[in-house]
Amino acid sequence: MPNNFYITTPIYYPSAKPHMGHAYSSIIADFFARFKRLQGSNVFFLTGTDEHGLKIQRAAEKNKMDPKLFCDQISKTFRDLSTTLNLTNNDFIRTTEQRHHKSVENIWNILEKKNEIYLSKYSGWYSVSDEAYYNEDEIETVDGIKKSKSSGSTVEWVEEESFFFKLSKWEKPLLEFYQKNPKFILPDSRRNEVISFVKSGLKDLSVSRKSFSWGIKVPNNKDHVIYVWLDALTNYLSALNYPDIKSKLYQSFWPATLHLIGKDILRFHAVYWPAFLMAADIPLPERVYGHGWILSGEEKMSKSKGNILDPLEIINKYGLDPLRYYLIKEVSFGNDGNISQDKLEDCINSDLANNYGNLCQRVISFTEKNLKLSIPNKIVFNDDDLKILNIFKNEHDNLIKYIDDQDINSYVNFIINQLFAANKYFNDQEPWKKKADIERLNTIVYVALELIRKITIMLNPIIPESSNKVLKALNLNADKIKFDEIKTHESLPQGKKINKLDILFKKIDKND
Ligand code: ME8
Repeated sequence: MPNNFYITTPIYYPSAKPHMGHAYSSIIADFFARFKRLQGSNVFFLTGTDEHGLKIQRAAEKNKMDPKLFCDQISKTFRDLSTTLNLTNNDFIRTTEQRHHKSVENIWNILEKKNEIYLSKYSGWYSVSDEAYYNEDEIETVDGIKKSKSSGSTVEWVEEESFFFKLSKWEKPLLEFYQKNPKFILPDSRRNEVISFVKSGLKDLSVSRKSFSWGIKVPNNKDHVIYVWLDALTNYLSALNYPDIKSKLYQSFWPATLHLIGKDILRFHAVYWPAFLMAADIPLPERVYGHGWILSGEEKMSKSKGNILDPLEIINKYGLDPLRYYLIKEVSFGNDGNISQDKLEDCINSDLANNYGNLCQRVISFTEKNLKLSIPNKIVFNDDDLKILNIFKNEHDNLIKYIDDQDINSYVNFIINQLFAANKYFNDQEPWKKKADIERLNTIVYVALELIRKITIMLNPIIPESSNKVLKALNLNADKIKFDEIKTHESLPQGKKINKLDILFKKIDKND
């Protein structure tokens, strides 16, 4: 059933070039976007860059550049990465764009008109790296330096006139909302974290800064720039033509289906964002999913820690699909995950080369040698055949549920199990010994090709390029495939030709 599905990644700070953590969020979002399209949904997938605030201003100063020119340069590296990662994003938003300024000013004016904002003075701790205010109890002193306990970033003391958003007023409505919408924040551990933070009491939030200028000006007081998080979060609306709420994009895609973010920015998305929206009388998104961190050793991979793995280097060395597969499979989704080149190589060898690649190669070569690359006809399924083919039909609804619950690992495990099962089927059925029984030989090959077709459809959102090669070998049109087609057993046109397939994944010699 076609329905609308709006998925977003965080908009990344162009303070330095993108790293594996950014690639991770974007690849996962792309996986969901591709899957939902495969299912027939009307998908809008948004990513982009978050370009205002002190963090960016300082990064530009450090590089002796005008902030806008600095952002132009680095934002482009994020845009280019989207292409390199084969993302199917429908838009790439930059917060320095006019359409976004208009949208943020509009939200600000609504909040002001509704009396949700007042002028006062802020004195407290601020982390420029996180662009976040911290309470005294969220700070610790390490080697004489005040740091945020949660992120470890250095904080500085700020005292200045500031506009405040009446966040405290939304404490109860937020708790009621979480209660009524138990899947608004996932995974559950993050939901509990947010609920206890809100229960511990919300203070009004400073939503403007006066001591620097790189941002969107407060409409009626040009001495202030709007707090970068109020600015940034609004991007999710700006890309849908907000404030033109009659526009087709807004009508089709708001409220967002899924904001996919890292757990570091949960508070902004699961507390501040719904509070801003409630206050402005705008419907709330359906879900915020806070995934875990990609770790390097025991630490979060991050620009400021300098322990980054460059996605471009990895892609140049191993190819894109292996990286996409590895990140989607290897990290237990929702939790932190350690990644390494060594484990990536193991994953390429075991799952991609030995399991999927081998299945495709041996079945297609067998078809070439014994059936001149024709899809066999005169087939009669026996119980063994139906058993293995039916698993997909029987599990179809569960597989969709996994995706709708963001349970990526169960989805991938199913694929891996079916790859083992399909290889085992081909071994156990020994078609090479059935040359005297052509009907049985034909049927085994047909079943094996059907299994490849089903698994290849399932793999399409994960490794699109390789999956498309296999679909092409089977003479199927990659643009026309649908997820539901994993349920059928006789989709391959009997008697038609298939094509030879080049090696899909090269095995890596680990002794090199
Ligand atoms: O926070 N592991 O931008 P940002 C996994 N501009 N994911 C990681 C990661 C890691 N080691 N490091 C980064 C911002 N990420 C704001 C967002 S949204 C309205 C504004 C991913 O450049 C993860 O999704 O610091 C994280 O939430 C995001 O990048 C932070 O990117």
